[in-house]
Amino acid sequence: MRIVVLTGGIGGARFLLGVRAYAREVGAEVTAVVNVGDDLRLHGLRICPDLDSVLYTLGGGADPQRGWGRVDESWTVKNELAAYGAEPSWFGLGDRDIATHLVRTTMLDAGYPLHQVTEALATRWQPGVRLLPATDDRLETHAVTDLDGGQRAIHFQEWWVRYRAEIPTHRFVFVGAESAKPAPGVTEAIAGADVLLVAPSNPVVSIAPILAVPGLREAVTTSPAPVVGVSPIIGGAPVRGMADRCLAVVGVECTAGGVGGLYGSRAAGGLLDGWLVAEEDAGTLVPDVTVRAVPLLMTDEAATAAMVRAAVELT
Ligand code: GDP
Ligand code: FO1
Ligand code: CA
Repeated sequence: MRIVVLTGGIGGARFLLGVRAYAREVGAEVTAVVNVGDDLRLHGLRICPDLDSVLYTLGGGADPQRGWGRVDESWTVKNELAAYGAEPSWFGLGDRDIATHLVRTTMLDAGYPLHQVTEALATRWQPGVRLLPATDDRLETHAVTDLDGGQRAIHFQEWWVRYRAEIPTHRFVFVGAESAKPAPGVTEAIAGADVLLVAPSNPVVSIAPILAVPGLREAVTTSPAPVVGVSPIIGGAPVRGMADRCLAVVGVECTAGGVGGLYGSRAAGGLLDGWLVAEEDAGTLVPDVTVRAVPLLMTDEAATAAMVRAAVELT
């Protein structure tokens, strides 16, 4: 069996731990198509937060509390940059993490595309699943906000890390999306999948930028395989992160039904055949989508693998 997962960073990475465990049980192959909309260049370095969250989590090197960055991290470079007054000071790069960005940026500057760079980084981390960036091309999520008395588009990281998503926001734009192409292997993996899973990732700033790559949404909606999503919203709130504020920006209710409706049924031109919601949200209805309620807290690998089994068996 071939499983393809559309995924963001922290929530998606934890889900992939369960996908990998389930895949080992049943002898399946896993490909993860990862969001690059959070990516940015800072201090000359290319940073890919969602790819790194997935690499570090699956490779056993992630910080379990923060969810992003490396465990046993130190911050000497960050403190030295601050001593120079180097901006931006609101985004912190850890020393161990910086090594990843140095290797990545050197390879990118030498002309290697992001999917090859990711494959090279994965030889160290051995994530046990194939990791593909949604695109090799520049695609950045920006938030259109009210700042300094006018509308200003700022990078997603500035919106989230600097302003904690607490400024008036009109919409998100995926800069570069219209001319981006799916990374090599992405549409092929989707077309060859036996099941497509949408991780319990942020629908607005993790899954939507993946689907904004021309051809990628079509690859999913026309795939012969069932498409099953897992709700990141439990009992009307995200488990962590900023999905509530992102959903408010796009005018969608922060509920399992709201997100299911945002994705929509494949029968009606949307994404989903199945939608897994938490037991708290039993009774959620999404027109033309098979909805099932199961425990959805990713407390450990076994609980997460059980979620994955339920998702695979839903359709
Ligand atoms: P990010 O890119 O680092 O923001 O991570 P993702 O977009 O992949 O995932 C973020 C989402 O994961 C948030 O909206 C959370 O609600 C969701 N999430 C985190 N932990 C859990 C969990 O245990 N169960 C479920 N169902 N969702 C979770
Ligand atoms: N999140 C923060 O809240 N503050 C930071 O300084 C910060 C730095 C950072 C560096 C590398 C990286 O891969 C992630 C980092 N994050 C930081 C997390 C990141 O902002 C977001 O949680 C994700 O982009 C959302 O997926
Ligand atoms: Ca993300």
